[in-house]
Amino acid sequence: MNRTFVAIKPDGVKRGLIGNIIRRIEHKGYKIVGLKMLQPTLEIAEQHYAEHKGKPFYQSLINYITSGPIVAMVVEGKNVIEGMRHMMGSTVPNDAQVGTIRADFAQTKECNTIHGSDCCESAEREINIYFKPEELCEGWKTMMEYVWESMPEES
Ligand code: D4T
Repeated sequence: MNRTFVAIKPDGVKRGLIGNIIRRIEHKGYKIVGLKMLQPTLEIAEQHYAEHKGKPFYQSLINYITSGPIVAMVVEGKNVIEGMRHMMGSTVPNDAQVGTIRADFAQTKECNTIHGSDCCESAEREINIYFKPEELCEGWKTMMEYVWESMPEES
């Protein structure tokens, strides 16, 4: 199983989309092993978006992500990094496939409702920004994992 970092961004929290987004993640069969609501500090926001420092949208991105609470999650599942990115849709909501979270809920790339790590290295880095190891509840099995166990390995 892989894991990824997912965050419901301030616009998603303010618009009451927490339950809808978590429902989609759970219905996909992914396992949420870390979950918290927090108000990102400037320090956390700068760490999270360090790769974008210096870009024209950086300051508005920092202002936005610190503008209200977010819901931070660690999500586990088979190829979950790619799977979550697929469920989220493209960065620009009007380019996102209909049915994805960004296509369904967002209008602008600045306030695009959800974040998900883009690779394994980003996932580990971002998980460590938002969670201490002891805050993750690992080692329990979802119904979906029992189903996976009973199926032959994919090639
Ligand atoms: P995140 O990182 O939030 O999941 O988004 P993406 O992985 O889909 O997109 P990204 O890293 O390229 O951008 C990070 C964040 O910055 C906002 N953004 C991006 C923006 O406000 N203006 C821009 O021109 C771009 C490219 C949106 C997401």
